[in-house]
Amino acid sequence: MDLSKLSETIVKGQIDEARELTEEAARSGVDVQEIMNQGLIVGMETVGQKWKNDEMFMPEVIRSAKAMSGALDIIRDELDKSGSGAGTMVIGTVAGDLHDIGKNLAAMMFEGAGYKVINLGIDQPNEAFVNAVKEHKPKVLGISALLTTTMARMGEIINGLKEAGIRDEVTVIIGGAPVTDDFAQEIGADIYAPNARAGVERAEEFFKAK
Ligand code: B12
Repeated sequence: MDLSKLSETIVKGQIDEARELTEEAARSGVDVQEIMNQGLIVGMETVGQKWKNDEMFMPEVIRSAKAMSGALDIIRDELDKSGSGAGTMVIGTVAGDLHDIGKNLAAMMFEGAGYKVINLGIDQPNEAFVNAVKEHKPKVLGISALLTTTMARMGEIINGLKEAGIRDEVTVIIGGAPVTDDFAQEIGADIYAPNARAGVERAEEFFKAK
């Protein structure tokens, strides 16, 4: 099956068509990892590029993200089963911050890379991150912040992990528009990622080097 058509529905933000093509691909036996990587992620990467080049605007990006997550819902169970057993990731957006498009993209990329992803959602208090690490014992904790006024929560969460004595049990990766490599080092995060794909790549590099 030609998965470029599926990518196109994501780029165009065609929510129903994206679900239908995903269903069709899964029914006709296309591997869910392939649907994810060759169809959905390729589509969303195009959206990212177009957004960067001012060829797409925010309402369109939001529609594309909705098309992607609707399609992903259809293959999520299979994706979990077929997961390469990469491990668990907990991810969320910090307290006071309602931005979730980038965080959800990062979640999808990690899901595509075989992680079981527990998405806490937006506006999550520091304790929610710490408690989720205690409860789910993830390999990776992803934290997202899009506001200069909320990015300080990231360091507080890391301190919370230290206080709970579980800092060394999880790899912390941070992302979001105002976040930088320097900031990541300053607060003691393990990895900074400028975008969702780099997040997966840098996590893989980090674990290889460990
Ligand atoms: C869409 C948007 C909104 C939407 C959010 C909708 C939603 N569901 O997310 C709405 C309208 C709600 C909103 C509200 C506000 N927003 Co706003 N928003 C944006 C906008 C235009 C786009 C953000 C976005 O989705 N980008 C697309 C995604 C794909 O990119 P991304 O989020 O950066 O994520 C990528 C990477 O950063 C990375 N990433 C992100 N998180 C993570 C996490 C991990 C673990 C990893 C690995 C990677 C990763 O991967 C992603 C994909 O590659 C930005 C402008 C901009 N250029 O960023 C402003 C922006 C972030 N908003 C801003 C502001 C000020 C606000 C408001 C305060 C506005 C207001 N006065 O009400 C409120 C605050 C609400 C709140 N409490 O959070 C400012 C922040 C300024 C600052 N420096 O603090 C920005 C920069 C706009 C500006 N230039 O002024 N906003």
